[in-house]
Amino acid sequence: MSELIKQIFEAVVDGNQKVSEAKVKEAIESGLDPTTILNEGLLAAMSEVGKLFEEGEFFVPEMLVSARAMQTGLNVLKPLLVNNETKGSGTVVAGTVQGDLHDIGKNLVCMMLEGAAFEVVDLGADVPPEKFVEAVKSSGAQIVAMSALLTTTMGNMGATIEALKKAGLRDKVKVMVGGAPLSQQYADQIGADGYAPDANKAVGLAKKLIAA
Ligand code: B1M
Repeated sequence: MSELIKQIFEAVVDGNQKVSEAKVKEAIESGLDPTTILNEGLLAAMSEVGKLFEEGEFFVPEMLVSARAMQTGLNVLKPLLVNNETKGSGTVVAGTVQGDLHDIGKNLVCMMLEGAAFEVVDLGADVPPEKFVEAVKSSGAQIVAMSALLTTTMGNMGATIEALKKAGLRDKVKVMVGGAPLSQQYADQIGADGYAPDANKAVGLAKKLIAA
């Protein structure tokens, strides 16, 4: 691992926004591959934070400051990660499901979708089923993209699919899901149209769902 990637990793684990921002800029200027900066620096650091939380070394406040440092670094990286194709791929209503405040993965997915010319209506985190339904109605979206990071909230994806059915919208939209506790099997179980394990694959899946 290069010294700069190591410094980015440490800045995120330490929750140091200023260093995270400065080191990501430095890494870009030094010609490091943006995907390497993302995967080996920012994302690897968040995995380490999760591990430290599990081991009882980190608590919620530490996780929160690390998440902010990660998001700061991600914002610097954004222009290099997205292709900036012109709009026209379709409209996606995206959000993290009700009860769940984890939004970094969802933000990454939205960022990549925008870069692939999708119009994204980002509803944020802790989104109740009714809000997804309203957004589909008002935007005419072709895709609903839901993220969940907690085993206790992933059930709200199924609840949102049920709400779409009740509103008579299920046949009009494709539903895609993702997030660390998810799997293809779970997606099938709740009647989603697709599952993607990461943000890059989410773009491929969205294109496939639109084409279908
Ligand atoms: Co929390 N948290 N957290 N947390 N947190 C996890 C998820 C946890 C695994 C940590 C652990 O125990 N190791 C654990 C969940 C355990 C479980 O459910 N089995 C956990 C817990 C327990 C909690 C609290 C309950 C803690 C507490 O209060 N006691 C609490 C819950 C709050 C709530 O939501 N109601 C909580 C709170 C928080 C913070 C708010 C402090 C903060 C979130 C800040 C924020 O997001 N703005 C936080 C963080 C940062 C984490 C970890 C450390 C990192 C998550 C992250 O951002 N990862 C996490 C541990 C871990 O993941 N190892 C943990 C980076 C992100 C890019 O990955 O979101 O997985 P991810 O996205 C990936 C893929 O999953 C995929 O693409 C991305 C990569 O390209 N993807 C999609 C995601 N969504 C997709 C949608 C798609 C397709 C792909 O299509 C639609």
